[in-house]
Parts: sequence; structure tokens; C-alpha cells
Amino acid sequence: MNLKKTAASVMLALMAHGAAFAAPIPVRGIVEGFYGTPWTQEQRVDMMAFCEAHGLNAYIYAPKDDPYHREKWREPYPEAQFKKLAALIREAQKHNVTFIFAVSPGLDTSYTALHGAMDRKKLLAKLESVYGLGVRDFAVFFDDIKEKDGRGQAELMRWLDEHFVKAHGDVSPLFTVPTEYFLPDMRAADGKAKPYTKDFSSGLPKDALPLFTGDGVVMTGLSGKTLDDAAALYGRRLGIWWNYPVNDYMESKLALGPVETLPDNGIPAIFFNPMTFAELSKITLATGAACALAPESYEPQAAWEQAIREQYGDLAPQMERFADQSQHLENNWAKIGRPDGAALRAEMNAFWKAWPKGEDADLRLAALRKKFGELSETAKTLQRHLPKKALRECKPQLRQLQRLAEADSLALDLLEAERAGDEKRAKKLTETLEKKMKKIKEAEPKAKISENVCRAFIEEALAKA
Ligand code: LOG
Repeated sequence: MNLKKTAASVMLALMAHGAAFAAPIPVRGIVEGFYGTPWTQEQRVDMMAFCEAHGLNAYIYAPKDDPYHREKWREPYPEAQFKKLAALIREAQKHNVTFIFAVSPGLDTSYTALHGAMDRKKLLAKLESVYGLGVRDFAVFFDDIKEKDGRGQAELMRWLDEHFVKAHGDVSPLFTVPTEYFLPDMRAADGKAKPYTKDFSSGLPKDALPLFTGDGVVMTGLSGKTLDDAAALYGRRLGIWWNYPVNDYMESKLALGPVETLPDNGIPAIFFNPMTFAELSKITLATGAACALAPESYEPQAAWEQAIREQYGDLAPQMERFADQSQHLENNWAKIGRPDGAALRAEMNAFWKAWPKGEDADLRLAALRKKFGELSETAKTLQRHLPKKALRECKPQLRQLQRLAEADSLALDLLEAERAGDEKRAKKLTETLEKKMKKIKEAEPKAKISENVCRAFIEEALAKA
């Protein structure tokens, strides 16, 4: 491994995070591996300094929508882009971050016969060109492709190991991502490896390091057992490609929560896949770094608060309130992140229990009113004072939060009017609320936030009325 982070700087980073006696995950970093608009050069350069400051020692270059990484993997980088790559690699070196260059040839590569030979040469040339820039760490990824040729892929990896890694002598063992890259997809019903996984795992060079995503593509939590089971299938420990805070499957919702606790039983490497929104990815990434540095003492909440304090200074209280409402991402195949606004949701539930005639109904209503006011002020303050870099990544969500919080306050007015038997006022408020709801729905395709809390409460109140 050419990972150059010195023991001393790891210790410094650990001490800064209040955990002096910990065993860090040896390789800790970011995989720029999302679909959608890749990070800009400026964002990447900025991220190298961020990595160093947080004890992250590796970065994988693998943007799905850089054509020269995936779709046009055979073609060399055009000169201008190659120059940028070179500058970025220098930047990584300057910050003690190991730059790992990845290619994803699986969409259309051949593994056999003449075409196979030609493709191997193209791939080799691609890697050689980046070797020429001083890179000594490489990855070949096979995720999200139709063809599951485990034998062909493994053979290609062995060929590269011989003709590139071992031929140079100073290149690290290759990283890879299989086509079956989460545990349930690797195993058949009987618990044994499916044919693809069997072929790929048994044919890979012995020291190659496969990464996998845990119990799903995007799935909360990762158990020690999952890690052990994957290791048993592969005959080696696997590294982790962690799909949080990435939100490429739902860009309207920002992932602003902490990385949740990961197991601590011998993880060789972990890479966090971020959002296209680089600046706002830093909250989660800072928590991921803390987790990777000291998995056994990691506390998500504390790390999250610290990350926001460090990044937002005076605006931290507001940023925390905002981020609290935007942690959970879920659709029919993905589910990750802590629930949004858990404390507020609990207050709402208690309110509904008390409303309308319970002993503490008025107290609970007043408490909610205060929270909604606070949230709408929060959204306004952040829209006014957030630094541009962050604001441009979350303006629609801040606006939406403001709309939601204002509608929530109106919902409380409506409930009070109903309880007082003021039908005229109740009718007017219902109409206003329905108009507001229409605006909220219109904005939703681009801005989701607090779906089960601030958003749900409006519907709940309308249903009661
Ligand atoms: C992709 C990844 C994408 C992520 C979330 C892996 C190994 N590959 O379904 O590029 O950002 O899910 O959408 C993926 O996770 N495939």
C-alpha cells in the first residue's frame, strides 16, 4: 500500500477528535462514485484539504458521469482534462491523500479473443497514462453493469496484476467492486456464493481488495456478521463502499445526518460516497472520518454536532436544526439515515394524544407553535447568512422548510379555530392551508425535507379538520 499518512498525523487527528487510543480503519476516504454532475476541480481541490484535516487518507476518482471513467473508458483523457487530473493528483500528494484512479470498463469490454486482447491493451494504456502522473493506486470497478462474467472479470484483474501492478513493482494491489456488490446479492438461497461471486472471488488476484456496500445498495446499518459473511465468501476481508451521504437516486433530498455506527471487526478500508453537493456533503463526511478513525468510541450525535460547529460557526444552531430535518433517505430500494426531526415528531405524537381536550393540550400546542416559529426563523436566517458555497446547494430545501413551518403554524391556528367552534375562521384557514399545500407539492420534486414530520403534520391537521 502506498498510503502515506504518517502515524504522527493520524495521532494528531485522533486527538483532535478526542480519541487518543484507537485503532483506525487503515484506509479511510471518499469515493467520488456517484451518478450526476461530477465535482468541479475547485471542489475536489478543496476536498483534499478537508480530507487531510479530518484524517481521511484516500480519495477514489470514479465519477460515473465522467465519460472517460466509464462510457468512453477506452479513450485517453483530452489534454485539458488530463492537465486538471495532474493538478489534482499533485494536490492530493500535497495533503497526504492517496489518489486512487478508477476505471469502469464493464459496460462493453470484451474478455476473450481478439477483442479481449485489444481491450486489455486499452485499459493498460489508460492506467499507464495516470501512472505517468505519479499515481500508484488503482481500481477497476464492475458495479451497475448487465453482464455478469465473473470469470472474465477476474481474468482481466489477474492480467492487470501481472502486466501492470507486478510489472511496475511499485503499484499497490488493485481495488475493485464486483457486479454483485452487496451481501444478499452475492448469495443464493442456500447461503452459498452465487455463480458470479464464486467465479469472481476465486479468480481475483490474492491481494486485490474488493469493496462492497453491506446489506443493500443503500441500507442503514452494517453488522459485524455481514462483514464476516462477505469475508467468508471472498476468502479475504472486504473493504466498504458506503452509500451515504450520496443522494444521486433522490437529489431533491439532502443527506445531512451522521454516518451511523459501523462495526469494528477488522475493516481494511472504507470509502464514503458523497453527494454531488460537495459543500453539504462535508457534515456527513466529517462524521464518517471520525467513525473511521475510532470506530469503537464513535458517537454519531456527538460527531454530528461537532462537524456542524466546526463548519458553520455562529450559524451552527440553525444549521443543526435544518440538518436534523434532512437525514433520512428512503424509496422502494433505499433506506438510510436517522429519522428526520425525531424529537419534533415525538412532540407531535404527544400533541395528537392530548388534542383537543387532554389536560396538557394547550401546553403542547404552545410548544409546537414555538418549534414551528423557530424552524421558519431558522430557514430565513440560513437563506440570509449562509456562505454562498453552501447556500447554492440547499436554497430550494430551505425555502421548502420555511413553507412547511409556516403551514404548520397555520395548521395550529386551524385546530384552535375548530376547537373553539369558529367555523367561519376554520373554513378560511382550511382554504389558505390548501393553497399553501399546493405550493409545497409543486416545489417537492426539487426540494424534499422533513416528509414525515413538518410535511406530515399539515396533512394530519387537515385530516382532523
Ligand atoms: C452505484 C453508485 C451509486 C449508488 C447510489 C455502488 C457500488 N454503485 O446502485 O455509483 O452512487 O448506487 O445510487 C450504485 O454503489 N448502484
